[in-house]
Amino acid sequence: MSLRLPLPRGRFLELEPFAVMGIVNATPDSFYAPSRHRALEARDEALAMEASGAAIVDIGGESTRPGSDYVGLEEELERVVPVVEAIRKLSDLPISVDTRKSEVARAALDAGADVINDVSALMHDPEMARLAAQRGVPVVLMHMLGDPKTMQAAPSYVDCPAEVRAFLLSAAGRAQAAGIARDRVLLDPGIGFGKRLEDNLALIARLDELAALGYPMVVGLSRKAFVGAITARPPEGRLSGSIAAALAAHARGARMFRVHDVAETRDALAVFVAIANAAGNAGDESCGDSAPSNGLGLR
Ligand code: HH2
Repeated sequence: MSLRLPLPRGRFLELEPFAVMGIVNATPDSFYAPSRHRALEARDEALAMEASGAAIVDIGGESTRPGSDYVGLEEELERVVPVVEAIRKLSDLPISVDTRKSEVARAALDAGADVINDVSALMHDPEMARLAAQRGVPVVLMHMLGDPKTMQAAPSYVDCPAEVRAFLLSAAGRAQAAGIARDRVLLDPGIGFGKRLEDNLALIARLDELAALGYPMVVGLSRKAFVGAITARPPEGRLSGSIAAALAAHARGARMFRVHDVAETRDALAVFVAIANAAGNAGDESCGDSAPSNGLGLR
């Protein structure tokens, strides 16, 4: 199966069997310290991620961890745009810009970015939807309860997955009403954004209900607090738990994985998909060296 996300300049991003999105934070305060970079270091990290198998990198200049402070426009522009420019000088790697501000998204697109990742699902800045529509770029629409400063104060839901599903469905509708093509809309449940442990677990467990909406599903699970809550480990010790969550999410329909650890996540997903394909093909493939393709060009 092929699921191709159209990108600017006639390029595509293949989402089957999965796409790994490498996290590059041009910030001084992101929750996972090794993901914090200054401009040229951020460029080198992005290129290293490309070499490790990232299908796309996500450049962000504002931490949205719980309790984080709002970053002003000038500061965010200064953090993000030089990184996009520097990557684009050396590589055609797809680039997404993680921002809630249309001015930052516009400048990043002008510098060669391809996708807008808006954790406010186009609600923070009314210009964002117009910009995405005008430029014809894909948008990631994420669910968040409240804003980063206060979202973990006392989140509560009656049925978190159902409420997130309804929110994302209406966000996708608003995007299309603003002129963004349906095949350029991706949805993300916003793991950790105004959610308790049980909400995050229910969202992953019931991701198939969100995938059933028919839009490609993005998930950001990497090293987040819910992994720490289960394993009692700080962000530095959450790789194994993050990979376990990624595999569970893939099994339920997620196809883009926003991660700090590109090679490790890619390898785990590749093996997981190969086994899933072998199970799917059991009975119509003989044993021996005729292993089914896993969609990665590997046998
Ligand atoms: N999570 C973070 C930031 N952006 N975007 C999407 N679409 N989905 C996510 O889950 C998501 C996101 C938070 O992670 P990180 O960038 O590593 O941390 P920080 O916000 O502290 O920079």
